[in-house]
Amino acid sequence: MRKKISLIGAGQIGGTLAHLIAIKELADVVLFDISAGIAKGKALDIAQSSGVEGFDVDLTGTDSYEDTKNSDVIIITAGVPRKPGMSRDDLLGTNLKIIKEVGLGIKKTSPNAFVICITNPLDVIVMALQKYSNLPTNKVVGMAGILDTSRFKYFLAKELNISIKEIDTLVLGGHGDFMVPMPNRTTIGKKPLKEFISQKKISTENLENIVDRTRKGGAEIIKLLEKGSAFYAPASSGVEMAESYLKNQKKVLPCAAFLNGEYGVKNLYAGVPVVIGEKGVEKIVELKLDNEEKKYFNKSIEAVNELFNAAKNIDPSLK
Ligand code: TXD
Repeated sequence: MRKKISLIGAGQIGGTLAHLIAIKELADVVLFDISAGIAKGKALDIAQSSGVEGFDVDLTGTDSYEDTKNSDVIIITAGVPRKPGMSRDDLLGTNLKIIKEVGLGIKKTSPNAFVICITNPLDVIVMALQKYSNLPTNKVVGMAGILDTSRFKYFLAKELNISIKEIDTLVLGGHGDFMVPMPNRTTIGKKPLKEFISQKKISTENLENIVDRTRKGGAEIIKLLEKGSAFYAPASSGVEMAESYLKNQKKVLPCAAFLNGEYGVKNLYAGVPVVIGEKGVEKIVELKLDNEEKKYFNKSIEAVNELFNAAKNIDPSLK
């Protein structure tokens, strides 16, 4: 029996998720959107590529939660993306209302699903989603750190002219301007990044520019596209999380996860490395942060907390 993934939101990221999941034959796909035509049209179009790609999965489109029931995985992109000049936080009001509707929808139809939230502002939206859906905190997780880490890896690989496969690193904290790329936890071809700096293969100034470009990675693409925001890399990142769950791969992945004391943070979602396996978020991986990393991480947590307070002012039921 094939697994079932429902994609709530069939827009730029939702359509790309469906395409990637189909080509990887990960699961049958239900594309859900309030614009039923978009969901149905994209499902049919991708299904018609199976004659070329050779995948055997079913794809359907709908605007009814009934059709998404008993999903193994739900990936949520429902919401509006940023326009040039907007911050991720500017989306809070609109997307909070949408995520309440989604949370109530999936609560009834897929109480046992592993839910991956992508909608921005990510850390607060995933927190609100968990409260609205009342699904267990280890089964509701946000996608951001994998994307931010992939951007950081890409910029480093280009700067050092080395295969991206040789770069191991991560980005910690909230998916915002205070996210924490971790140069001190970066190895390139098994050698610490520090060695490349001391050998002058990369200047500290260029490294700082790469950290800054990673933080602003989303805004850079929004400016170029003029309409919409990044969707290929976000979709690839969401699929990696779904795959680790469905295949019980137990990968260590940077995700927005519920912290209950880890990293000194309680009752808040933030980007940390977690083990994703068949039980969902199976473990929070606690790193020993140095003072600088701790300073930046705590600043990032403050920003998430502030935005969550704004969300609670909008909807007191989140208190
Ligand atoms: O790293 C990350 N987490 C971010 C997330 C990376 C990139 C983009 N990020 C955010 O994902 C972005 O800021 C948006 O909040 C979401 C979705 O971005 P996308 O580019 O896919 O937006 P689209 O193309 O506008 O698609 C959104 C779809 C669209 O088809 C709407 O009709 C639908 O959402 N929508 C709904 N579906 C279901 N239910 C409701 N209520 C609803 N409202 C809108």
